Amino acid sequence: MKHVWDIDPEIGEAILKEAERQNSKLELIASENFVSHAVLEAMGSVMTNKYAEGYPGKRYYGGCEWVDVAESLAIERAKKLFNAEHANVQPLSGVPANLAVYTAFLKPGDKIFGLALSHGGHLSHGYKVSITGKLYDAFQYTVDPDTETINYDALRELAKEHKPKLIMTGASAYPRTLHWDKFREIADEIGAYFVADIAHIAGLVVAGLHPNPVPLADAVTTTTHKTLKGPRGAIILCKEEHAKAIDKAVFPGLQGGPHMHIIAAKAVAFKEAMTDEFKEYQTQIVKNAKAMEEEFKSLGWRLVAGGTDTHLLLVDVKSKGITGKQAEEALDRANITVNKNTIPFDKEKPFIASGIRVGTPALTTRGMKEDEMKRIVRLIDKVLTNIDDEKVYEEVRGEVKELTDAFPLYSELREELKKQRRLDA
Ligand code: DSN
Repeated sequence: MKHVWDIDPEIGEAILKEAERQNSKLELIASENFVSHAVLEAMGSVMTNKYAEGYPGKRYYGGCEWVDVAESLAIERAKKLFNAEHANVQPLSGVPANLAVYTAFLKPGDKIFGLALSHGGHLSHGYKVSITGKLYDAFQYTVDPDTETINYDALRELAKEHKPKLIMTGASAYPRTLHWDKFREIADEIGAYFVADIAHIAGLVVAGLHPNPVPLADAVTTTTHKTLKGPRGAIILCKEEHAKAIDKAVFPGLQGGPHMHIIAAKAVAFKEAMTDEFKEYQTQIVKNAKAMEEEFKSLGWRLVAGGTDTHLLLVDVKSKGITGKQAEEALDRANITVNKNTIPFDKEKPFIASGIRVGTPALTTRGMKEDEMKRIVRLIDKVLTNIDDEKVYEEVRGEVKELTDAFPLYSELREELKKQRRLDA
């Protein structure tokens, strides 16, 4: 059997180096995670070869009996995990999933509400440069300037004034609990659809650590690769009454052949998510974020919305005189990976930003707990308060190595890749 190395050593080398990078750095990007070998295997399987336009039992191609098994399992497991009446597991990723929901419920030009990107929302919630902001008449609501959380009374007033046909909820940089019942009430008052994008918090929802919008919302979207720890992709959950419209919007509306290898990997990840171990893992994600919150506060850092209820924190680094971009770059030099992020009412542009977003899912997957989180916050503080001190970077890189060596990632896989490289040489 020929490996990537035998055919394409440049890509072989890039894959090995990426595995080594993931192992040797502290990954704090809130939307990233490390999948299991089982999920990797399913993604790298022969299911990639199959065209299967349509849905299980109703395909436009022959030979679909085994991909039907994979997709049916993914659907049944997704429904069970989220207590959903219907699941579509074909969306390629978060933006296509959201676009499919809009396509199912709206006509171009219809008004939608979405949380502004700079207040924690997402491009696909109607941001002006996204197709979702061009196809629809998008109004972007913001968080409250004092609490930096959603003010549901203010949102109700805005909704009554603007009368959107659909209220998009959910976020990519919102550290607090979202109150789905209040969104539902507001949507009902104006006769709008209520849609929740739970991409970031899906794992917490499965574990009962964040309220589940599925019983209340008309449709719920989520990517599968964040807290859910599955392959890169997305799903849509909805009530039976919307099943036909959602399925039609995904295929043939927006997509052709589904990515069956990814759907198989989604099924595997959903099976993993049904275990007690997954619940414990999600519980630890939240405990770890809380430990980081405590340590950041004790070191005098301002946290957006005063802290976190979830897997992520937004640190206002501008309050200590540096930009998000400077902080991201400095931490990168110390082998700590975060992303710069705008904070509510940010005066900086998104590419500069006043904050950094810090999340615990990936490091929790490595087995790190509260003590390690507190130590990492002290390292972040050390770098960001000594941004011009070369000696500090060296010291912190040494401490990062101690941590990453103590919690190795993909050891066997890295060994296997190195063995294949030697065979190739
Ligand atoms: N890009 C993702 C994130 O980092 O949150 C959202 O799609």
